[in-house]
Amino acid sequence: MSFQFKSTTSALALTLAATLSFSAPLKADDKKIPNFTISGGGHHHNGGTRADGHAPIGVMGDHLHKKGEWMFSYRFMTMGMKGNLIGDDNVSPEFITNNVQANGGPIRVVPTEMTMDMHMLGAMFAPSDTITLMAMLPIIDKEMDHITFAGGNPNQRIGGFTTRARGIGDLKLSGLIGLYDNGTTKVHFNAGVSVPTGSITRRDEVFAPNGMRPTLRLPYAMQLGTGTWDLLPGITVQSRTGDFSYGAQYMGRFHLGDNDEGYSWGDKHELTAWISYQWAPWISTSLRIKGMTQQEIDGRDLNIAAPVTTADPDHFGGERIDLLGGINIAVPYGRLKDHRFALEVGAPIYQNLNGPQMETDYTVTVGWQKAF
Ligand SMILES: [Cu+2]
Repeated sequence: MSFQFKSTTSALALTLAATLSFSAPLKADDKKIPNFTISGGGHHHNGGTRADGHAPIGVMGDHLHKKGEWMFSYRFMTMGMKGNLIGDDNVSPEFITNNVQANGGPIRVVPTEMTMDMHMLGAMFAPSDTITLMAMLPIIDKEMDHITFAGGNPNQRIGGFTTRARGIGDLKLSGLIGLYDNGTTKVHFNAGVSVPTGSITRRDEVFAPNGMRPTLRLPYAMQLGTGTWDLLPGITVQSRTGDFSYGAQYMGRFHLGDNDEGYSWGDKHELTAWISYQWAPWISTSLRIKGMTQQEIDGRDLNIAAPVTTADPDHFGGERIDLLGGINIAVPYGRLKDHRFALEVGAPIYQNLNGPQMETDYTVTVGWQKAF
């Protein structure tokens, strides 16, 4: 298996195309001619310096590296949620307090908005051409806004409050194992494990239906980790034709046993497919579709017992389909040569949730990557 271009002709063609594209913006007296070493040198990615050599930035574990190569990455991901769904129907806070229960009791607190910011630090290292090791650590910041209703009256709003949880999430360790590569089409297996480094016992002050402000353990959605060791198996397929490249990835998340607080998150399946077009070797744009399905939470944390929708393990999971648009840039020359920058923005086109549950509004991922 080799990640070099087998065909000298195609390497030459690509080099020529790259040189032509990048010569234009250079001044006549600029002696720095972009130096594209498509194969060899060991400093280049699988896929050369093509921007579309990497999948859209929201896809993890999409590429292997050549033997001895390192890569470091940083992603900032933000996700906004607003309003509540039961199935695919929008429901108001009053509908929820009048018609829905949490853990068999009344609901008097309804979340209305949530943002989750995540700083994702990543490192990759390839001990061989067919195995790339990857570690990713998220630093998470979650905020949730709520409306509180009077204990005795499901129609009387008495105020609102915001809870927040910040800290590291679950460390993800993966091995990417190359299964097939003919220079154009590549297939690899993703073998990952999620280590329960994120807290599941975060607390914050709430505004209760009796007007008090106790500090309670936050509901499941506000915790930073799953509390369980999770298996993350997946498979990634990629190919290209001319200026188009495309790929697909399946990723699963299987929770092993219950965590220390007596529950486990529902198993999750994600399937995504994308197509990228390279306008020039240094820039590509992408369109991606992503579908996911997740079970509800199994078991229950008895310390999470407030009269809020998010305290009920049955109000988790469901199905969602997102449409995402992205841009990848591989800087062709200058001080930032071979640094990669990317952006991907998405929004759901379909949600069917085990509700009432907050509805996803948008997702944004920006990232930086550099191989050595
Ligand atoms: Cu990498």
